[in-house]
Amino acid sequence: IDVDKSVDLTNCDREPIHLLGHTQGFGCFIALRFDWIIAYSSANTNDYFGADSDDVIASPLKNWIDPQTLHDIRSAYQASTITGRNERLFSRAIEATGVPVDISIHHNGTFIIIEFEKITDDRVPEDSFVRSMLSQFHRYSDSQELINSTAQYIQFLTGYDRVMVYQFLPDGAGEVIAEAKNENIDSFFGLRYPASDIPKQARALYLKNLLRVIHDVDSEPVPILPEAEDAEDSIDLSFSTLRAVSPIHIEYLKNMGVKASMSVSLIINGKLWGLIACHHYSPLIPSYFVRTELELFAEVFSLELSSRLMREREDESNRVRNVHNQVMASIGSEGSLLGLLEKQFDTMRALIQCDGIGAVIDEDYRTAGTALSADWVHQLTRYLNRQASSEVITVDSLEKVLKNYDTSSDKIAGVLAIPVSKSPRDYLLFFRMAQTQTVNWAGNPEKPVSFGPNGSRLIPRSSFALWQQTHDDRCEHWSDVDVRSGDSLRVTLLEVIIRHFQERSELQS
Ligand code: BLA
Repeated sequence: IDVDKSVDLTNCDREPIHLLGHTQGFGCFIALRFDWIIAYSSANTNDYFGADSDDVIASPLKNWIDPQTLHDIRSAYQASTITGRNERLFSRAIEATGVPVDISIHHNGTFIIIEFEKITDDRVPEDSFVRSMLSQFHRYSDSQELINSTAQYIQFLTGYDRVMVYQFLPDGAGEVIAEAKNENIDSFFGLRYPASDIPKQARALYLKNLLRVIHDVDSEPVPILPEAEDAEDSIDLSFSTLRAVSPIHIEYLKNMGVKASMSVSLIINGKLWGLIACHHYSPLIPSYFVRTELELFAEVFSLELSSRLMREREDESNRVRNVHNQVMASIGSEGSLLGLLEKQFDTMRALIQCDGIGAVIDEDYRTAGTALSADWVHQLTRYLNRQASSEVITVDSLEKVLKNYDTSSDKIAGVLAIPVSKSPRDYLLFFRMAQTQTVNWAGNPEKPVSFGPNGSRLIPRSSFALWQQTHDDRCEHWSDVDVRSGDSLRVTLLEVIIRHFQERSELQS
């Protein structure tokens, strides 16, 4: 694969996606100064106000809006300065034209932002569905079932062709952990995507603004007038519901064949845990009311998910304790320590996700599963001994620590090592193969890399090629949970060893 090495994926992180100076065409945008005089408007005001931007700009809002709605807008604005969020008014009308609209109001730090979305004729009065979704929660036995059912329910409700729950991993990559979709499209379930597919500033934004929709990737963005000379001077659209989308991301969706998308943030403990990500293969936009409901639902869903995940983590530590007990119970004085560990290989492998396990005691080495060869283990122990640590040691890429090591021929990419004695150092070793061997990465490595209209930037789908080049010598990152499990196993094993030697010396005396 021919990848231009000069292309730097961190470019993406620098695109100011909140300063694009454009909105999507499914609504009308105005920005007001504190005196409630309109300072900016999207170029499509005629469809809403029956007047062009030239006439709307510099006029007071009260010229266009009836007193009651104006009053409600002012109250909503006051509320939004307290909540820091968009306040919403549903099923209103613009007096000047009679156009029926839903209205979103917030303050962006400089301006009062008011956004109008037309209500289409075929809109039926929508009932709140959050309550009925919440009432089902108790039926789900574990977090995975909760996630699956939620994807299904949201697909049923919104009609998107595909609804996914996308979970972020510690290194910023993400995986589709649940999917509800129409039968006639391929599944993305279980696929993993590189961190660069959703750049940093987008994630930061999604932490503040919980839902975004892309109505139609083929529709022209509407300029906000008067246009700023520099992007930096553009109006801050961070909380705008109509914000135009990064052209890079539009290209990404086009490459996927997707016409419309929506994503809702799932936030746990203040961190972006994942997204509910939806695709449609023709233009689609749920009403502002439905989106408002979905936002609320996602917040409650995140709380429920968080408490279930916490409970499941507790179950996990019980499991660790069981392994501890099992290992302890098995110790006898018979046989060598190595033989004793070997008997527990399967039990211990269940603790930490790995492709193989090994133990090296007094330079004797035994393994199960896919493991490092004895020659390399010899070199590895020399490296580990130099770490002067009595704690768990992790290596994500052996190529970085072993001279002349080649992951592609030696298979194993990384190791989690548990020192089980002081000197000479003995170790229990958990092995992982390269991510490129084990992970179901999305993107087609056979597809030639080409450059899209956005200059020398990578077209999004081919970021996979770059990822593969940088990840074929690296295993899945050893997480904090892995290290903690390893550490409690280390404590267990130290006890085992002490007991083992005690019983032996008792036998001998
Ligand atoms: C945004 N990228 C996004 C979003 C998603 C993804 C969900 C949020 C916006 C939305 O709702 O559509 C990525 N979408 C995915 C993934 C899946 C999916 C992984 O359905 C998996 C099934 N993207 C790139 C590269 C760049 C990039 C290389 O691949 C940068 C050069 C940019 N992605 C990018 C940008 C945004 C984005 C800038 C923000 C779009 C915006 O909110 O304006």
